[in-house]
Amino acid sequence: MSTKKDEDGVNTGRGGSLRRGALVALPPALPPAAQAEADTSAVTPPPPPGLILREKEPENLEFPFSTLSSFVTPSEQFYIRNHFAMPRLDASAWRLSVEGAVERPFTLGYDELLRMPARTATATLECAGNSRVFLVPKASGTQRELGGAGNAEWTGVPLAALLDRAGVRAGAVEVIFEGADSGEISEEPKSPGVIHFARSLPLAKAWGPQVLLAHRMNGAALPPAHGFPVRALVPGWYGMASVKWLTRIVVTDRPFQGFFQTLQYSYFQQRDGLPTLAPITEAQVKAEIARPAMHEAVRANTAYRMHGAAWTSDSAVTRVEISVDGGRAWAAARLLDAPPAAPGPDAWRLWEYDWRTPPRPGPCTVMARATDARGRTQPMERDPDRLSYMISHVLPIEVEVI
Ligand SMILES: Nc1nc2c(c(=O)[nH]1)N[C@H]1C(S)=C(S)[C@@H](COP(=O)(O)O)O[C@H]1N2
Ligand SMILES: [Mo]
Repeated sequence: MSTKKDEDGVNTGRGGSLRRGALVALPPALPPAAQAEADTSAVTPPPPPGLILREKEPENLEFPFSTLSSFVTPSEQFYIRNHFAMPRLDASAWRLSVEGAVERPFTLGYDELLRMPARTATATLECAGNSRVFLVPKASGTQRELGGAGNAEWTGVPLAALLDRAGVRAGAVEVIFEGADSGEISEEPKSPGVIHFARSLPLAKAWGPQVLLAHRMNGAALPPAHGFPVRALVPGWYGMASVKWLTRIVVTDRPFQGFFQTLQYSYFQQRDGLPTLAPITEAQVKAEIARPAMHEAVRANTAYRMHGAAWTSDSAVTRVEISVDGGRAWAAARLLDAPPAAPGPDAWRLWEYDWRTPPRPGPCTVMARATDARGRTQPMERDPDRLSYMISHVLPIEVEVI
């Protein structure tokens, strides 16, 4: 692989996409030359290529997914999804209140939370509106491509420990997380004046050991943009459930009907032939292609390392398949092993596929499709009942063979 070709933006082989990013995940079968090259780059890692701005106020940014080069997304490259201006909280003044349908309501400070037994797990978060730019006709909302998803190592106190301490009353059904951020939604559907960002979980889910009050991300204190000092972390659910800047936990005896689970982040479920609005919960199985990127130029008749990531919820990705003919024929991609000592079941898998590019120049559409251990697979067509969320149908990536 020559430097010249790289400058042209053409990935001609295995080395090209691996040199970027601080945390380099090496696929198992690298030839010795490429190994040496990657090792050298690890000594002086290039700075991460940053984030793509999608909205200035409130600040919304996505990961440039074509730069995917590591199993763990560096914190400074993790997408940011904000509904209101970002609050800057002081950890020493921060209090978390646990209240509602509990026997012993209490409040807790940062130091006290840090002294409680913690768990660490690697988990993927995807925004329910990720990939919205692919929807035809266009849906309203932030137009993200593939980068509204990331995989990080989270450390925090299981929510169950706080629920135990508070003593959940008989008849309680849900736990509501409220963030410190607030504002007014002025477009239709409008919010009832100033509201906080808030979402709920059914108690059955809330008791699970995976649900954390996270205070660390990738081995450091939570960054301000990702919820400092403490956020909820609900692995396996779309990102909206993982409330940042957490200040209040309310146990309730009825399902929460807040703005962000009725007027936003909801979709139609068909029940007995009746479309019924339901809050968005579990992430859907999905594969994304990092390279080639949309409209990337690839050389005809060469070996190209196609690669990306795939994830699901409450299951494991068992298969990623590639189509290079618009969805007629499919061939298996290789799932890469996660780094040792890493992940929980809710982390994405990186995958790769050795593509022999078409012999002649012209347009070509490539697709990836993931399947999980529960037998769920990505549909080819968009389901309109999902409104502008849960964009998990097979996404066509158009490339130019030159
Ligand atoms: N307090 C608060 N929590 C929040 C949000 C928010 O705007 N405010 N956005 C949610 C949404 S929609 C997503 S996808 C995730 C994104 O988390 P991140 O910004 O750390 O990537 O946070 C969730 N938690
Ligand atoms: Mo989101």
